[in-house]
Amino acid sequence: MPSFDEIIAADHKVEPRDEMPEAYRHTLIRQIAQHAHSEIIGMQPEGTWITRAPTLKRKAILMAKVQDEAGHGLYLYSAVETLGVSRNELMERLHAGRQKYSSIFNYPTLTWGDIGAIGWLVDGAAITNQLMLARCSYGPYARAMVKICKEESFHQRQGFEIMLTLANGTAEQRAMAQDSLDRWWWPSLMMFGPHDAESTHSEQSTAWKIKRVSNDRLRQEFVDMTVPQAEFLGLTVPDPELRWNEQTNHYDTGPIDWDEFWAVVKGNGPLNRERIAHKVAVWEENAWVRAAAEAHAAKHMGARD
Ligand code: BYC
Repeated sequence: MPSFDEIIAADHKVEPRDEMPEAYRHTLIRQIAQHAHSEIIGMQPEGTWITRAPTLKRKAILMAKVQDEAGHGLYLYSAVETLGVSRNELMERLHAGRQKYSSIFNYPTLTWGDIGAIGWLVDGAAITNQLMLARCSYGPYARAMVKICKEESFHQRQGFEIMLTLANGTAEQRAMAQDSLDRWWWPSLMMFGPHDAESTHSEQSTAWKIKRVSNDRLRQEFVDMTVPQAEFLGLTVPDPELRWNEQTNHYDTGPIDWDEFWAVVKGNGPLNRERIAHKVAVWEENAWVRAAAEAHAAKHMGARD
């Protein structure tokens, strides 16, 4: 059996049966659990618009998207379980605030335009990060990312298509699209995490090939991809310092408000408390479903013996 270091050096995948350093296991549990929780908490801002979608077709599409997010959460919880932590334990850690989820899901969805902006920008940022994670060194995480990225591409397109419809609509609809871009642009850039110089985990995670591209490089990739899309929509990115730089062949951007980022990460964003309170309430209300599923599974196991 090759050692952990040999697997990493050969660019092969580490599988659950392989020996791995405790710190590698811990960092994967931290990151994959945070990712899974993001998918599940991320159902809340969009879920609230299912009953208010403007047409039956939009409602069906949004419902399918929110269900996809649930599925992503489930694959990712399964990937964490391969590292020896049960799903119930992960829920307890999330509910007690001992594990995080992405900062982006602490902002409110005030209008239908926000559903377009989430698909376009939030799923767009998520794919940029996840295409890299599909090449990460831990097999179950990398494989989950492949399927998730395919679904996120559809999500991103449906969000862009909502923005396109609004941008080509009435003056009021165009204003709604612009307002959503204004409110979601900076939080989307924050999804990529702190600047590389402030990123505590990047060096080690890069050495272990969990991360293959840095926070800042991925953020830049996202900006370079998204600014021309905003131009196509006829919308203005809310950054007065945004400029194409001929020397670097990238866009230069203004500064990110890191005080806002850390406030949200530390639990003081616009909706942190509401998101967790809702999650805990639903978990408690639905205890009977889990009990019934367990009783059903136990009965079937008994029947097979
Ligand atoms: N929010 O050392 P760093 C979706 C924390 S959902 C909150 O750079 P790392 C969707 C970080 O945890 C997709 N916390 O960390 C769903 C660390 O704190 P701890 C969500 C953040 O791990 C529904 C500290 O800051 N995607 O697509 O090397 C509807 C220092 O950071 C954030 C993922 O979860 C943040 N934004 O790199 C629609 C991607 N950023 O843990 C769409 C998976 C940083 O030491 N995660 N922190 O207390 C990753 O790729 C990496 O964890 C990150 C951060 C790039 C986010």
